Amino acid sequence: MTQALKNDRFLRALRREATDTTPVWVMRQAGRYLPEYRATRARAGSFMALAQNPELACEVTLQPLERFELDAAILFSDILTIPDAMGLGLSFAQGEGPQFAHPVRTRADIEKLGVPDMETELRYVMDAVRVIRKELDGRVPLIGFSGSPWTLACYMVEGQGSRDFARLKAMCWSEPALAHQLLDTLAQAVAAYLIAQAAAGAQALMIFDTWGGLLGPAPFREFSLRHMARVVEALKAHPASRDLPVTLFSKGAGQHLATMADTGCTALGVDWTIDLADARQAVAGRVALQGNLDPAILQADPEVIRREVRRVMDSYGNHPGHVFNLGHGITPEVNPEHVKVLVDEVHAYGRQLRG
Ligand code: 1CP
Repeated sequence: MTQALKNDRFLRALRREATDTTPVWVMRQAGRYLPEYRATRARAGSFMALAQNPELACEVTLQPLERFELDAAILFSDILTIPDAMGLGLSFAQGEGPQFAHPVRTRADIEKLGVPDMETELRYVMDAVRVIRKELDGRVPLIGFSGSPWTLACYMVEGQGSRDFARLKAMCWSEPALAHQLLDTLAQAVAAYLIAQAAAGAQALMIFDTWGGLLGPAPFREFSLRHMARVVEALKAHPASRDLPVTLFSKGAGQHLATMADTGCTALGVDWTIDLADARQAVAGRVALQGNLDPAILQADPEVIRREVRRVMDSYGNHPGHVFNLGHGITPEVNPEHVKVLVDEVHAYGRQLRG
């Protein structure tokens, strides 16, 4: 567990230390745009069977690292493992989004929920972390992750994906105390989940708040940020996770970056709707930033990809504390060769920027 890292650029950038070039990883880097991922998923039979098999989860985690010079690996799993372990019955129909057999709609549903046990009900996730750490052998750091309480609640109340997650929003306005009860339970579960991943060997932690941006400013602070802040506080208080960098990513929340930095997190993920120059000004050197190329650009020609990569990097400028990434997950239709163009350009231009 304590072996030295051969490439620590990602961890150094999160600590806002100098690096030889800009580190890069790609949200959803192990996924359907890779033919080898589709082959392993077919062998597993379903997405959940893949995620629940530590050897296969390890195999797909490492696949993008075989192709591209990525500076971090991310655990292959999903944010919806927590609600599944809470008994909601998760499934993924082929080519479709997630579905819960038992969505959470009433006070009785919410009162029944408990924090799952991390080394029994979610043991497969911790086993995957342990197997991946061993196989990585210090090549690059391993990122563990969770959904945010708000984003998990979106899926749990709706029962599936949605454009607006109107059911949870309705609960927030009509029964705010009940919504907070659900979010409180989830905050405890998310903290325990991330602490267990840290104890199993994750070297950095990330919280995906994909749907935080659906909320107006005051409800964002009340229903999304407040509960993420409690998770960060719990991570900072536990010996297993206290020294790990924590990245918060609320999609569509560019206007909240300064408030998000107040949580004491290490870094903020940023989507493409804000320039990194403005994001840097907002956080005033308090946290590192991760982002923020529009994933749609990966479908353009290589020269456009290179130009737009440089535009993102110029916007951040020659300062420590930038982790290059997309502003959201890579989509299945992307040509893997285009990811190589992106990764190689980040490293080449990062060296050039440092002069
Ligand atoms: O059929 C398949 O193979 C399923 C596609 C897939 C994949 C590759 C799903 C179902 N989950 C994943 C893996 C996954 N999910 C990772 C792996 C690590 C990586 O390579 O990055 C991570 C970090 C996630 C996180 C996740 N799942 C988020 C947060 C990040 C984001 O992209 O916004 C969300 C919202 C989910 C829910 C989910 N799981 C899967 C799908 C298709 C969805 C989205 C559903 C929707 O659109 O609402």
